[in-house]
Amino acid sequence: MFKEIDDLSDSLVLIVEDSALTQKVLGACLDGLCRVDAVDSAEEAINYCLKSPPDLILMDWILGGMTGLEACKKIQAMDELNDIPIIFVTSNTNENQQELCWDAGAVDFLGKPIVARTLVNRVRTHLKYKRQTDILKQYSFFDGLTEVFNRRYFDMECKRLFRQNLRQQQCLAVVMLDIDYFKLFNDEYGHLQGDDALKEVAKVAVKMVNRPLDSVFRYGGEEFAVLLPNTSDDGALKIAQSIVHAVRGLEIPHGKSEFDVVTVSAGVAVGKYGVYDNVEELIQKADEGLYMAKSNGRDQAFL
Ligand code: GH3
Ligand code: MG
Ligand code: MG
Ligand code: MG
Ligand code: MG
Repeated sequence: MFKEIDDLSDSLVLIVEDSALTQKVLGACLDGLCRVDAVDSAEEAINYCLKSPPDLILMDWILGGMTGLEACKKIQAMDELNDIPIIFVTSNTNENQQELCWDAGAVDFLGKPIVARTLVNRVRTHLKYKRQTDILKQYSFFDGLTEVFNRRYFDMECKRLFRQNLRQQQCLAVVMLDIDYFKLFNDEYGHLQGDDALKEVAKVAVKMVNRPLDSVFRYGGEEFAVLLPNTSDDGALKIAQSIVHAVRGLEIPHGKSEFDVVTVSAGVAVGKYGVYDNVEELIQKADEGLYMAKSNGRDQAFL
């Protein structure tokens, strides 16, 4: 883990600077530490971040159009971007102007003319913090075995999406998946092979949900959940069925199942505007669907 944090060669610093010469000088200072890209204006910087967020921004204050200070405030106000550390690099160095940078949410401040070693050290420090936070986030939101999102993240995401979809008066679909006869599988083939089967099932579920907002979670032991924002009854059932079909298609031998291969059952529920009071009710409904799929003979999806 710590080696990963020390190697910053993949980290990307975006230089926002209207002077071509300063862009060059800053870039040369960081050469060998990390990757560097540059834009000339605050507007371009925001567009750049929305497309591919860098790990750190070196921000000039006085730019052609929007000032660096305004850009910093805008970036700080965006949920998806406000974890990018911003360091001001400017000749506006009096105390009042520094205050404005801190108020805008900057993590650091460097006066021009630049002292190369100071720049490199500050950038290295903040890139390391950023990387550390990213890695910790990964550990806390992902399931170590199957590499899909974990239960903690599921609890956060379904609450967030439920509220968001309610606001936008759209549907949120939940699919609960449960591997059939998995206790018998473990008894027959051992837990290590059971773990491998779990990984395969997770992988194929991820493959079947390919819209960017759809996500797969390990809900518990051999149970997975899929969240599908803005998805109708038909759409959600189709996706659930495609996962059921694809798991069967993996053809993982299961001598203790009537299907001879590993299969899953799925319960589907769709939270339409005003139907469920809270996300717990929606999950309960998907659970009931899962129970029906099991009692109807397994290896199927039920809405
Ligand atoms: P059903 O078709 O009714 O779902 O039967 P089942 O045997 O799958 O259900 P049950 O709830 O009785 O058993 C679930 C099994 O899943 C028991 C447990 O050993 C196994 N399991 C849960 N988590 C893991 C894991 O991380 N690795 C392995 N190998 N097995 C696990
Ligand atoms: Mg300038
Ligand atoms: Mg289960
Ligand atoms: Mg069970
Ligand atoms: Mg099961």
